[in-house]
Amino acid sequence: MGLIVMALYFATKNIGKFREAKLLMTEYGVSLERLDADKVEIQSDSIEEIASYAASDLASKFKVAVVVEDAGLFIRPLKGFPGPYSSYVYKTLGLWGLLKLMNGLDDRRAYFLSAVAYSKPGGFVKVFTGKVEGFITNRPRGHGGFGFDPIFKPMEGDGRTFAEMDPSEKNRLSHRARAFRKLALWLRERKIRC
Ligand code: ITT
Repeated sequence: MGLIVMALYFATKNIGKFREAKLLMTEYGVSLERLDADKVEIQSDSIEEIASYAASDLASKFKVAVVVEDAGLFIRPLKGFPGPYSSYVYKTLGLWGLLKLMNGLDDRRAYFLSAVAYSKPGGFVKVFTGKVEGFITNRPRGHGGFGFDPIFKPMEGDGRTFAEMDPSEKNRLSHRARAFRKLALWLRERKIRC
C-alpha cells in the first residue's frame, strides 16, 4: 500500500485534552488539528459507544477524518461513578463535592478510562482505549492539567497527582496518552500520514 497523506481533526471543546493529545501525537510525527464543533453525545454507559457515534457523525458532516475522545473517572468504592457522567459531575459537584462523597472511605481506588474513536467519511470507525489505575487523594494537590487531575494519584507514579506533573510526565502514564499512542501506531502501520 502507498503512502496516504491527510489532515486529522480532533473534535473537542476541552483545551487541556487537546494540548495533551497534540503533544503526544507530535512525538509520533502526527499533526493534530482542533475542530471546534458540537458533538452528538448519546446516552450510554459505554464511553467507546459515545466516542464512536460522535466521531462518525462529524466525519460524515465535515467530510474529513475525525477523532473524538470520551473519557471518565471511575471510582471503585462508588461502583464506577462518575464514569461516563464525569464531565457533568465535575461541573456540578466539583472536586470538593466528589471528595465529600468519599468521606470516611478507606478504599480510594479509581481509574481513568479513555476511548479514542477515529472515523472517516463513509462510516469507517476504529476505537482505541487507554486506562490508568490510581487513587483519589484526600484533598486537591497541584495546579497543572484539568478536571479531576488535582485529586488523582496514579499508581505507577511517585506519589504526585496528575496536576503536580508537567504535561509530558502525565503523558507517560495517562489513559489519554495510552489510547492516542495506539492510534498513532495504527496510523503508522497503515502508512497514513497526518
Ligand atoms: P470534549 O467532550 O469536548 O472532548 P469534555 O471535557 O466534555 O470535552 P469528556 O466528555 O471526555 O470531555 O469528559 C470527561 C470529564 O472527565 C472531563 O470533563 C474531566 O472532568 C474528566 N477527565 C477526563 N480526562 C481527564 C484527565 O486526564 N484528567 C482529569 N480529568 C479528566
